[in-house]
Amino acid sequence: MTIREIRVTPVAFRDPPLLNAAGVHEPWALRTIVEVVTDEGLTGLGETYGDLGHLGKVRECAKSLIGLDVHDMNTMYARIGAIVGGVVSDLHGLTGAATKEKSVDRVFAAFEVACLDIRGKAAGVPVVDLLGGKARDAVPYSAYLFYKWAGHPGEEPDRFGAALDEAGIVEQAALLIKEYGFQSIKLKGGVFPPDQEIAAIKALREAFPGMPLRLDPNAVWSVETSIRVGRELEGTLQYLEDPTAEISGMSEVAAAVPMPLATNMCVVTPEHLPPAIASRAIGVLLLDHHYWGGLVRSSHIATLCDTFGLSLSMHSNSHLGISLAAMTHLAAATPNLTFACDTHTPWQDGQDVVVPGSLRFVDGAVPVPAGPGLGVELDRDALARMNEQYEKCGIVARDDTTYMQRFEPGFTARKPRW
Ligand code: GKR
Ligand code: MG
Repeated sequence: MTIREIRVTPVAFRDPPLLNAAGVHEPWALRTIVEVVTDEGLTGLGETYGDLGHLGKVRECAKSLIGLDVHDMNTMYARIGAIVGGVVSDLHGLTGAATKEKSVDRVFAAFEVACLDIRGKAAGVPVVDLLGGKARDAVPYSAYLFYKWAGHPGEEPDRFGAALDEAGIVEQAALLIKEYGFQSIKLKGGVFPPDQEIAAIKALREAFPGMPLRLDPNAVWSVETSIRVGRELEGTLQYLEDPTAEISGMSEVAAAVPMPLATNMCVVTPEHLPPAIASRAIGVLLLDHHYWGGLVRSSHIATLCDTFGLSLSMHSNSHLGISLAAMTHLAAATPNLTFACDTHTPWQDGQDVVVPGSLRFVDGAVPVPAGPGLGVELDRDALARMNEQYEKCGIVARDDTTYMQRFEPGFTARKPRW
């Protein structure tokens, strides 16, 4: 089964003004949709970042994969490694440092997922079966809360409204829980002074007793601030995610706070694991197949984590249904991924490139799609519409900081901020 054609389509979809340590989400989020077509006429789907530098590499690599067998992932990885050649960085810096290895893994992942989709379709089995089979039938996700403006400046408020204090955050949690049935909560922090975010977590605890809570300030706190916040939230958080920067900083904090620390920022490629494990910097790794080199490589990382006693959760960025399907298959096939995963799905508010129906939330969890491969089908009209939006929106790379500076000229994404 060889690759006959690869179609690479950038898309844009509306994104609300979600606040984070880097600034605020722009009105449009970008993704790239990859369709791999075989000589036998099977098509596999992949989804990855939409930033122009990355898109260029995906396009360049796509050409080099024509004629390759869909099982030959080692050759695929080598070819992509030879082409990517250097570091392709992103502008938001919320997923840790860019390295050459991570840049290769990010490009490879989209094609690997598409090939697994094809292999599943050819064998008549879901991708979860190619990854070792189901450890769970449905994958729990958490309610991913963001401080946010009511709407983008100059536009009408969106249906989620403003969330700029404890009351707004509790209201947002109630809405997402009502609509999706989530059973755990993550708050994106690093936006307001830490005491305000501590108050929001305490308000969530009061409003949702017994619900696991997490806080993620994307490494904008100093070691001292992180220790103070961690101690103040004793007994409240399931884990504290990336309070401070670097493995060394996380290790100091981890030794002094009562809860496990989690990361999607200081451990982002395999070579970060030995120093993080040796210095006991983290208790939880947030896997993300988009930058850990696809589903199979992520499974290998999961096994390593099990060996060294690290727990697993899953990271997300603004994404569409192909990614949600891939995340769900991976999480379902990973026995030690025991925490509810992150997803940005509610913020896409129904916009998607996949035909509705195969992905749904039941009590906050997504049942593993049953169809062969990823179990999702491309909605060609939606793809064309979102591609048109991409062409018109004028955004070519995610840049939360510059967008924020249009409204708050003094804003900087400095670290540590507190
Ligand atoms: O969407 O603003 C966002 C998030 O902050 C995202 O970019 C992060 O990478 O969700 C992510 C995280 O857990 O750090
Ligand atoms: Mg994070």
